[in-house]
Amino acid sequence: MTKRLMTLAGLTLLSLGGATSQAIAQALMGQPTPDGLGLQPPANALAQQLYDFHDILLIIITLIALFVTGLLIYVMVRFRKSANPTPSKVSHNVPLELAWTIIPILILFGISFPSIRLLYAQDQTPPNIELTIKAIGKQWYWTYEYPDHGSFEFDSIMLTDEEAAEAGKPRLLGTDNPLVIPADTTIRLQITAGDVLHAFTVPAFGVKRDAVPGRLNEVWISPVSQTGTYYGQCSELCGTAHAYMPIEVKVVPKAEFESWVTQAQEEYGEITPAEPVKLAAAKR
Ligand SMILES: [Cu+2]
Repeated sequence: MTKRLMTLAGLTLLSLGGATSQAIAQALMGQPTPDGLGLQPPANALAQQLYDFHDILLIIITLIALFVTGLLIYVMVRFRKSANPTPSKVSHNVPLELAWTIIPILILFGISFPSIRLLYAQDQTPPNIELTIKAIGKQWYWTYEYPDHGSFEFDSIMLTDEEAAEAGKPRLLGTDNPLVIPADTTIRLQITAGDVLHAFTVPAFGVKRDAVPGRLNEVWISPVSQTGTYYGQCSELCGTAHAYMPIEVKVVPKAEFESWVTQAQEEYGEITPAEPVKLAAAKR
């Protein structure tokens, strides 16, 4: 998307956007990197749309900043005291005032369409949900529940620096029990909190939603095809250890997910059968 627009614009200033994309392409999938610039590489279609929209905004904002800077420099040089000793007394210019009001309105109007469409796409859970997972934010860790698989649940707690180094996981992001999801699957994520406000955020999935005590929020994960580990963090100030309740998501092939579920049910215990899910579906 960026490249195509760059060709269209044909402006050297847009190499800025190119440099950003290159840096991102070199960045590690699913986690922040030192000297990283821009957004994390997108892992699914939804995140790709956010990423593309960000690139368009970057071009628009760069053009506007350069235009305003150029205008300021021109005015400072052209109308400086020595070059323009007798200043103009003109105080109104209706066509110019109309232009600088209408053009920004048109730009904002143009941006609003893809922006609202994207907001809606993020917000509306599609009907083809294959799996539901519940994430509960707590001070200061996450609990994950699998209502489709017997409602087993487990806590996901950040590893200490030593444990993370030993496990080969990134510092402050690695957890003891990651959230496990199958690849190529549309997932509904129900989000709530057990104590105070938290927010579930995984940048590579284009997912960010508040976790509110007593309220069940919903967001969806568009299918992720690349297996691997993706990281996120709580994004709502929730207390002293706000920075220490990371989200680690392991994306595994579907078959591997099934065997993990069997193992997890044994380990964390099957609390209730999947009946409540069916009842909720029947009510609708
Ligand atoms: Cu939190």
